[in-house]
Amino acid sequence: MAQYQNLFTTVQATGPLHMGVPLGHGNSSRTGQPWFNYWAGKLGNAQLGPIYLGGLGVASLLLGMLAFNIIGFNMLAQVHWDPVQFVRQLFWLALEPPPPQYGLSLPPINQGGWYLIASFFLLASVMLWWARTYRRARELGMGTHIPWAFAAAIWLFLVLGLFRPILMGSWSEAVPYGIFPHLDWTAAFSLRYGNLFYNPFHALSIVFLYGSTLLFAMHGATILAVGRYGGEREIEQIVDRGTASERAALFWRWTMGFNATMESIHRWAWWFAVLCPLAGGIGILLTGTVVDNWYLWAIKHGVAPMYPDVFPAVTDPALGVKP
Ligand code: 07D
Repeated sequence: MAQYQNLFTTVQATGPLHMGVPLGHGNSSRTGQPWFNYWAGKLGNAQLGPIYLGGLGVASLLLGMLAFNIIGFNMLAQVHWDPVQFVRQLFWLALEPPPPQYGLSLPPINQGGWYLIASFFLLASVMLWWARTYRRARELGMGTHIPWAFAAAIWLFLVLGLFRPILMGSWSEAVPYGIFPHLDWTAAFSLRYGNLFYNPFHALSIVFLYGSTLLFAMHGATILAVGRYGGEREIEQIVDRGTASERAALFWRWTMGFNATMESIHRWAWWFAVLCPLAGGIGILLTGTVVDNWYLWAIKHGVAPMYPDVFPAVTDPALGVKP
């Protein structure tokens, strides 16, 4: 019995099907008849549904589907409405932002017009989904930590697609919709601005990205490792001696002299996750607006070494200035 848990066996605690707590005035009813699914129980809770849709959820889904369809139909038009070519070329197809000559004005529909319309619907959809997370958290009497963490991701999304293009004076600066095209945009962006690795906020963002995975692994492993003592039932454990909690804490105190608490580990997790897109957004906002070439910036600030004198002086190739 003590050995019932390892990495691959999950505890499927199933009670009677339930609708969740009652909701007060101004809430919609929940949708769908709940049911149990064994495979869902392998990943999380075995009960599926009901789902709370509500006005915000429905509006968000509709607008998101509209954006998705505009993007998809533009791609389909580009392969002359041939479904086979659509599938074959899907990874390479794109809905591109308007070309630079249109600046921040409204371009013709087939030269970025559809891009702006799709972006507007996508933005509205994401914002409505955010409001939905806020409302649902409040209605359940929770804190609003989840919506604010989501807002950190939306910050980066807004910087990439709205704030930076406005500061640069052109919608052409926005990211294309498409699988490889958005990756190509990312690589081109890094090259155009002198290698994003020298952008300290990109570096900081990576610190929190990798840091998050490390913390997640440490926390996940610690809780699984004390699962045999009921470690996942956190609150029952915190105050007593000899519990899973205490063993988990002692493991880290003895291996590295310091341990998080059952509460603080989740603060660490929240901040590491949130600081990844927060720092990233600052880095992107500065690129092309304040700093034109991160490599030259790094040389100027003593981060990267200057080339020895045997080479011609290094200038920003994007400026077209001959040394
Ligand atoms: C993207 C924003 C939130 C998203 C939201 C979702 C929908 C769906 C779909 C309708 C994730 C809204 C959308 C609901 C819509 C439809 C169909 C969050 C996002 C709200 N980098 N790099 C980062 C590394 C390099 C570059 C971050 C590593 C090269 C650029 C992160 C390496 C070059 C940008 C990171 C590496 C380059 C980044 C992202 C290694 C060229 C960014 C953090 C080992 C390839 C972004 C400051 C994140 C950023 C970013 C990691 C290399 C370019 C830390 C590990 C040198 C242009 N890079 N990178 O949370 O913030 O993203 O930069 O080589 O813009 Mg980088």
